[in-house]
Amino acid sequence: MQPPAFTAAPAYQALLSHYDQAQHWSMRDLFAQEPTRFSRYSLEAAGLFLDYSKNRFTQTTLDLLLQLAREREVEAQRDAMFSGAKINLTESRAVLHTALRAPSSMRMLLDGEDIGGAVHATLAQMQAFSDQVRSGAWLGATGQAITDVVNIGIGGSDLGPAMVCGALRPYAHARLQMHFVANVDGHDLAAVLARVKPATTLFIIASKSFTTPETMLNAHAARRWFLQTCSKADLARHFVAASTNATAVADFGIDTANMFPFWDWVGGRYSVWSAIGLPVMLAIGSEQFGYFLAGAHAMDRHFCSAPLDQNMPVLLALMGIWYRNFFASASHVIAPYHQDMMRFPAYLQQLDMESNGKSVTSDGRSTMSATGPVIWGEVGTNAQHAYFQHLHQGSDLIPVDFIAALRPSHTLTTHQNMLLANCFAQSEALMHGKNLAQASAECRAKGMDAAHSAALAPHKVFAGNRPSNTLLLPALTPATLGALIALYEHKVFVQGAVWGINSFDQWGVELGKELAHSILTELNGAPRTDKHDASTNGLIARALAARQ
Ligand code: G6Q
Repeated sequence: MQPPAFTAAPAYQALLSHYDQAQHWSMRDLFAQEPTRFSRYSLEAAGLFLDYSKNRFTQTTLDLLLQLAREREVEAQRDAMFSGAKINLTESRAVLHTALRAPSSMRMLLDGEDIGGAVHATLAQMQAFSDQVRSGAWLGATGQAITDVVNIGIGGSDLGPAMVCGALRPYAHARLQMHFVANVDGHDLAAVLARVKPATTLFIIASKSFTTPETMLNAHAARRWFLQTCSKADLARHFVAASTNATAVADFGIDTANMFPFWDWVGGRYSVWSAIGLPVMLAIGSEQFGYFLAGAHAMDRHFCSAPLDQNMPVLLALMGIWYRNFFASASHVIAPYHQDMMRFPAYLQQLDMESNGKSVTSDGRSTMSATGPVIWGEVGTNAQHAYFQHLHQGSDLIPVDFIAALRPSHTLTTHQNMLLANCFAQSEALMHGKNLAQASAECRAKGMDAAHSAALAPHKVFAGNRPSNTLLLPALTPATLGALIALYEHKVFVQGAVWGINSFDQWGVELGKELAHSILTELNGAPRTDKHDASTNGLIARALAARQ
């Protein structure tokens, strides 16, 4: 049975009145009053360290947020997910991506059957294949080893492997170049095909459904391109698939022996741990892929066993709810201070926004409250020279997650020190700010006269009191990256559980797809229907006219 609405929870009501005072607190004062704040509000889990002390809360706030989590039955909802209950109600599906990273010794039940056997059989199939490709034993049509891997997939079948391959670049096989084609914009595929050769390229068609129009269009185009110089018999050495749809894979012309299966209980945006992770295994090898899974599993164990007040995903989620539902913060920044994590904000954007960008509860009522924030970001320090102005002096309160690795994979020590100094300085600056007296004193110290100082100083004021979390990884490795992704998966889960929404469907992507289908028939020459609104009709007319 669903618990009552989020806003009806006694803890929500208590937090509302608590917020009346809390909104006026200054973090500077909180730190001054509580010298142990850093040690008290930081923790380690699965190899990650989280400092959440630079947030606008006291122990009372935290206690109320934890009470909210209990009233919203987060633990019971978590246990239901791990036990294989069909918590994705609108699609009648279990949500068991956590089973993909469980050790083979652990039984994972779905409808009373252990799914561990199928999971580990697929991992073994992936390992056998990737070992051959990496060693050069897997030969292309002309007897040459594979040099380029092109993953054709979109959304969850692209973002995960693309992000992880980028993040684990130092672990990558030297001969194998990884390419990711997602967009239906032909520029994406054309640019990659211009860089690769049919005889040495392996295409992975990655699609859970094997019906996604963008992926199918790109896959068929890649197949035609390949057949310009190679024969149909050669396809088996160059095209493999990751999918749940064996019939469609066979219809496409891929030998199902070259298909790496997964299952409907793996959501697209949670699928990097499955056969969709094949590009990752090809890049870093099965042993490192095993560490990637193990890192995520370590976070799963932490999430399942740590008390709520020492539970990293729960604490991150509750801090987010504090800002989203009480301070009305509409967005949240992800700032990884690591160049190889360039795609991490985009990955989390899908994970969070497709999961929790919803306005109805699991039982179809209005949520009556704000839900998932807008997630955005860019790597530091680049971001500091772009949008950080807004974070420091803009009119919105935007919490930031800083993410940094303490040990780099390079030997440029000066760079690393400068990187970390900037990362730590940004959270300090966001919290401390600079008041008018300080800004004026600085102006005067630089020799400005009183009038000049009075005119300039207001522009140099930083309100401060802007919250952030800092996540530190000992180094960016397969294991720590696995733990980090799992951390955010569970954070998103906890927030969805508190809000009472189904974080595992994505009906919001359907309407645009349906309309695109009907507009495409008109762009392809079907009689114009003019059934659209005037704007859409006008745009279609202009596109058609431009062709003549
Ligand atoms: C993710 C979404 C979505 C999905 C893509 C690709 O959770 O469901 O991003 O991954 O639409 O779908 P296919 O893998 O079926 O092609």
